[in-house]
Amino acid sequence: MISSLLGLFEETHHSHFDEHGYVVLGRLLSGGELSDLRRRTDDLMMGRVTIPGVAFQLDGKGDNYGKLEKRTFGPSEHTLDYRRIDELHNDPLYLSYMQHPVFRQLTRRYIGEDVSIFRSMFMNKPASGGTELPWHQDVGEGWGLDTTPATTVWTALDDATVESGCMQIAPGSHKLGILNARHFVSEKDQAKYCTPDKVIDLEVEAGEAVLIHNLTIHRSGLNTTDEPRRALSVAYMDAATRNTRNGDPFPIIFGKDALRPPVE
Ligand SMILES: O=C(O)CCC(=O)C(=O)O
Repeated sequence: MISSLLGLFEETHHSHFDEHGYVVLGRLLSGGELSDLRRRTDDLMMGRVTIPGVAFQLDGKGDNYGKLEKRTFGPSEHTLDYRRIDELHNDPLYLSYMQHPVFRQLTRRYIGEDVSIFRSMFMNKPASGGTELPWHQDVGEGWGLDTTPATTVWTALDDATVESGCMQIAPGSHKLGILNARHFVSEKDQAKYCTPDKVIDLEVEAGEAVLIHNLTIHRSGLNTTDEPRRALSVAYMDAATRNTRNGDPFPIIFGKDALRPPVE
């Protein structure tokens, strides 16, 4: 690892996160690690690498959030035009990043010793594509969880710019509490909380990670560039969290019984 990589979750990160509902942590991935994750993701989409349990969703392209493509275990076709890949904790390369020491530090601060994850998700805006993601909060009830996690880490695998469909967020909106347990912010609340003077473009460089409070209102648009805008998003939560549909726990990432990459 090169020395400019972030090694510590600092008090300044905490105070920014607390006040604004997000903080750009800084660069966590070296150039080599970034290339490895990008290559792995391309290999998964193109069927060159197969990892059991990983779920794929093709990009629908455009303003069609209501009509998302169905998910399949394994790629339904060999293309880079996927919108999402889920359950990436099954991949040793991604798992190792999800267990980065900085995430251990920040989850110790906000959660405790035993930590699970919801949505180990690759989120893609394919070149000249993408699907519009409406303003929303990431609420546990809507996800079928018995608590609402507070800490999601979003890591850019490419530069995320306005042109490539970076996230937009409403800083401080985590203090509003849950606006709608089903995630999406009503038009009335958008008129109150998502006006241009209240939102920012979260432009970040490839390899940088952002800690986002789950209740911070966010959205993202389309990618108008000819390069993909790829990212990894993982919600960290108390390992005691259960699935409200079947009572099941979630994959443990830190603490007792945490997942370990297989020994080669
Ligand atoms: O990557 C994006 O465009 C949005 C991701 C998102 O909504 C999330 O990570 O919660």
